[in-house]
This record gives sequence, C-alpha cells and structure tokens, in this order.
Amino acid sequence: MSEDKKKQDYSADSIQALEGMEHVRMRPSMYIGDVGVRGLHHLVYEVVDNSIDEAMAGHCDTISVIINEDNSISVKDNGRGIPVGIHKKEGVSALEVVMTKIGAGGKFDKDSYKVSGGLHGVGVSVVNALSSHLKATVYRDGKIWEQEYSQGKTLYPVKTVGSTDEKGTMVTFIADDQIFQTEIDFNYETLSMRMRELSFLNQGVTISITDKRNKDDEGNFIHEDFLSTEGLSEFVKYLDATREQLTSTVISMEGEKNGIPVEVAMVYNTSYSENLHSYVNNINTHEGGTHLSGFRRGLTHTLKKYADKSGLLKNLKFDISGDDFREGLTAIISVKVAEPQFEGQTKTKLGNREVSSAVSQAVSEMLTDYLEENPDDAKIIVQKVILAAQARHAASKAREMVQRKTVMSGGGLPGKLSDCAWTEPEKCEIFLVEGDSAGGTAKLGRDRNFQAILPLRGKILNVEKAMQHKVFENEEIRSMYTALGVTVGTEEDQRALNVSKLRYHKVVIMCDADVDGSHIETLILTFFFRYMRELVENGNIYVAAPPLYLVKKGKQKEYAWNNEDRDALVKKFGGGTIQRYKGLGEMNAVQLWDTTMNPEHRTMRHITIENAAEADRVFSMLMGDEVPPRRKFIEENATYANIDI
Ligand code: 0RA
Repeated sequence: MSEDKKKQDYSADSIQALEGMEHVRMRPSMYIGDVGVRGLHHLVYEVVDNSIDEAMAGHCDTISVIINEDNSISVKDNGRGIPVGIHKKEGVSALEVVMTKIGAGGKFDKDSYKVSGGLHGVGVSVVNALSSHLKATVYRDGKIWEQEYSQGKTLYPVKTVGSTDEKGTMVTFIADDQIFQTEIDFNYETLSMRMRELSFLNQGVTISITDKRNKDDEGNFIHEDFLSTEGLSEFVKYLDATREQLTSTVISMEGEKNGIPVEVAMVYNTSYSENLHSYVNNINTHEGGTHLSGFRRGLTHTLKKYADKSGLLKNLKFDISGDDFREGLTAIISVKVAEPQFEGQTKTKLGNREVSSAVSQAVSEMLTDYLEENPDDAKIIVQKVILAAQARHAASKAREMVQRKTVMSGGGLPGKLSDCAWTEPEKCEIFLVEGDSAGGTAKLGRDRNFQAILPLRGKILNVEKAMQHKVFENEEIRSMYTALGVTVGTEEDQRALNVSKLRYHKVVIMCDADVDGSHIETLILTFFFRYMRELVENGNIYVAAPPLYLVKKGKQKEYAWNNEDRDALVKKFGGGTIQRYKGLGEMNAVQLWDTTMNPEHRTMRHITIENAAEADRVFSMLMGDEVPPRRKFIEENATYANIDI
C-alpha cells in the first residue's frame, strides 16, 4: 500500500471512529441503558469486564477498583496489558484503537473469544466517549505507556512515561457531567456488591474495591477484597447463610456441554421460596431464558425419575408439579455464550436455543450422580418435594379465593379501600398506609382524583416464614391483591402472576418514621419481593418519606428529614422549637399532603432490584429466624434497614 493510500485510509477510519464516538454521546442510553445512577455505575462494570475477560483468558488474577476522592474511577489489572504496538489495519497504536473505536473491544485477540462484556457488551471505548477525561496506562515489555482522552478524543499519541517490571492495564476515568442527569457520585455499596458477585462468578480472581472518599475508624480507606476459591457453591452458601440447609453439601458441577461452559450450584433449605439466579457471561439474566428453562427441565426430569424409581411416590394421591421440585431451592446457573441473544423487556432474557439442552444435560448428569451417591440426602429432598406438593394443594384453594375476589372477576374492591376518581392506571397511585388512623389522615389529605388509600392493619404477615396457603389466606394480603388488580395462577402455571390489570402504576408504602414503621415497611417489601416481584422489577414500588422534624420559630416553619437539616434550620432561624414526628398520626392532613404526598414536594424512595441475588439474601436475613445477623445489619444501616438494592 502506498503511503498516500495509507494516510487516506487512516483518515477515513479516524472519521468513522469519531462518528462512532459522537453517536455514543448523542444516544448514550443506546449503549449504557440510561444516563441516570444505573448507567453511571455501568461505566465501572464495563471497564472491569475488560479485565475479567483478561482473567478468564488466564492472564490475570488481580483486579482493583478505586473510587478516587474526586469520584473518578480507576480500574487496574495485572494482565498482559493492552497491546501498544501499531495496529496493522488502523495504522495507530492498538491501545488507541481499543479506546476510541466503538465495537473494537478485544476483537483482534482471536485466541480468546469475548465472553464477558457488560450489560450491553459495548466495550471500554463507550466509557471513554462518556468521560470528560480518561487516562489509559499500560505496563508492558518493561515500559509504562500512556494515552489520555477527553470525551473520547485522543489528546496525544501513545507515549512511554517510564520503565517497570509490572504487567497490566490501568484505566482512570471521570464520567462526563454533561452526559449524566445525576450527580457524578458513586455508591460504594452498589459497586462493592457487584464486585462480590463477580468474584463468585470468576473463582480464583481477587477483586478489590477501595473508596478513597471515606475512611474507617482506624483511619484507613474503606476497602474490601473479594476472592472466591469455590465459586458458585460458595455463592450459594453466602446467599443461604441465614437459612437452614436441608442437606449437608451443596450440589455443584462445572463443565462444558456442546461447547458451552456451564456451571451450576444448588442446595435445598427449609424455607418455602425458590431462589434461582442465572447468569450469562457474568450478567444477571433477571428475565431468565433458555439456560434457566434448561435447568428447570433437567431438575424436574431427574428428580422425578429418581423419586418414581425409589418408590417414595407410591401412595401419593395427587400429582407433583415442576414448582414442587423448586420449593426451598437456592441455585445459581452460570453459562458462557459466545454470541448471546438477549431478549425481553430489559434485554436480560437469554434467547439462544442451543443453551437449553446443554444446561438440561449438565444438570441431569450432575444430579443423577449426586442422588446415587447420597441416598440419605436424596430421600430428604424427595420428602421435601412431597410436602411442597401437599402444601400446593392446600394453597390452590386459598389462591382461587384471591382470584375470585379480584375486581376483574366481579368480586368487588376491598371495603377499606378509598379509591381514586380517575381510572387510568398510568396516572394513579395507591398508598398502602400503616394503621387505620394514619389511613384516615391520608384519606383527608390526598388528592382524591389520582390517589387511593388502602390502610393496612398492624404488622402484615411475614411471608418469608409462612407457607403459601397462609399467605393467600391472609386478609391484608388479599386486600392488596384485590385493590391492585393483580391475580395469580392460570390453568398451566399456578404461580403465574398477572399484573396486566394493575390499577395504579405507583404503589407507595407509607409507614411511620420509627423502628416499628420500618419493620412494617420491610414486611410489605418482602411480600412484594417474593409474591409480586414483577412490580418491583417494573419500577412500580415506592416508599414514602415522611419528615422526622418540624422546626418552628415565630411564623417560620420548615420540615427536616434528617438531623443535619434539622440543625441547619435551627441555625437559619436563629433558634426555635423542634417537633419530632414519631408517626404519621402526629401530622394533620394538610401537613401530610405538603410533606409526603404532594408530588410537587415529596421525596420518595424508588425501590429497584439492582442485584437480585443480594436482595434475596437480605430479605431472607431480615425476615428469617436468625436474630444476630439481622440485628447486625440493622445496626450497620443506622435508623433504617435499607433494602432498596
Ligand atoms: C487484546 C490483546 C491482549 C490483551 C488485551 C486485549 C487486554 C485488554 C484489556 C483490557 C483491560 N485489561 C486488559 N488486558 C489485556 C494481549 C495480546 C498479547 O499480549 O499477545
């Protein structure tokens, strides 16, 4: 190729690269999902994923994530280092290609296919495009190489800045505040949770996180090291730490089926809930998909076959359904798929057909071996399944009552509900209010056009510890189903939830701002998490935040939601009296409207599930039998047990 032609090609390519970068900045949500808190944190995951790829290729065992004081993020690994030589086709350093070409990723490393890759698998160049500044440092061949960028644009060609005997890559970026609609402020818990999860999913890789914005009591930066030597079986034990295991061992397997790496770990516990978490290329597939259906099929088939053969089902008077095999089961399924097809509302449902039989076969083999080798455990498991089937029969009656009583089937709304006038669910809200008296105040204070009130009496049932039929028989819970217009159970699937007739798109839990109130709030959230998960996933659930104080001086009066604001108000007014609101009942209707219900002024907590596995663990801990971990959690989380994970 002539020099002229080369130059031409290069400039054509660089124009293309620029266009790619501009497209990312114009339509960031297409690449990172959204430009809110979630998207912001995805930037970190995207960069870490590149290091995880390097670890999975067997070249790296340590990854460090640092939240710097200025909320810039550094991710460092001890891999081979991104190549810095001239990339033949592009005519510039490979590092520059990786950092500036959208979709370049690790494509030119033909030996290792790209298996990780963020929710959208978009590559570190997208992070570069959305950063006001980014610096890439490569430790390789005895030298330290560096290149910096601004909004994805190269500031200078790759240069050497020193020598080293280390190997690896470090990326430091500052998210661009022109792009994000939220403050550039990383949540340590959110990042730490994801790093813990990644360490379970990639056993043997040490992933550490350091928060340089905060120090602990000893004056050290907040820091955690995650290293899982047992991978998924350790993950399962971590999730079930506060549950009672039914068998002494976790059943697990790791292998390849039809060229697809499959890992599974599972254990039965004494609870009644099913906790399946599935991953594709380290991404949590909330909506499931072919790998999950493969798991279910393999599990049902193998256990049924074993139970039939063992004669334990001989005198059973009713059928056993797929659900019965999964009651009290905690399991993780993790597969690596070269070209995953993601479907579904949130693009977290695996579509690849071939994965289903791979997982189903893997599970069948693993479980058949286990049952043959552990006949005592096998018997315990089959007996648990039989109990589940019995309970299901008892529950189906109770559930039918929930169904029959819903509005859609003409059963009428609960008497305690003060409904709103408007009928368009998009515009309507329902407040689930602790206690009849606060319910009365809320009813007076609300805007009756679009706000409905459902008072709930006292502590609702702890669904974490109750069998299904008890849940469906509970009056408060029944009134929630009816008021919300949500039904359960179809001919084919007894547990199927139907939220298509949801009568209010905002469901607001409103409890007292005290310990009891926060307990009730947790009970209600547990119910939604276990029995109406879809509403949580669809973002329908909110928690109202009533103020804690009213500060008054003369004619001036203002509300405060925490001690800092309270003190600031006292200072602003130059003294004054402080009224502590202990409960909603202490406010009159106008005050409740002003502070907590009026969409113009209120601040509500939006409940989302960032990390379903962790949410599951927290709920089972908060609501389970073991008191010490619960106390510890509540103490660590100050006044409120914070469960919006
Ligand atoms: C492609 C080829 C090679 C390394 C990498 C990519 C690489 C990328 C990242 C991103 C973060 N950390 C990374 N570490 C390595 C190496 C090719 C070779 O050395 O032969």
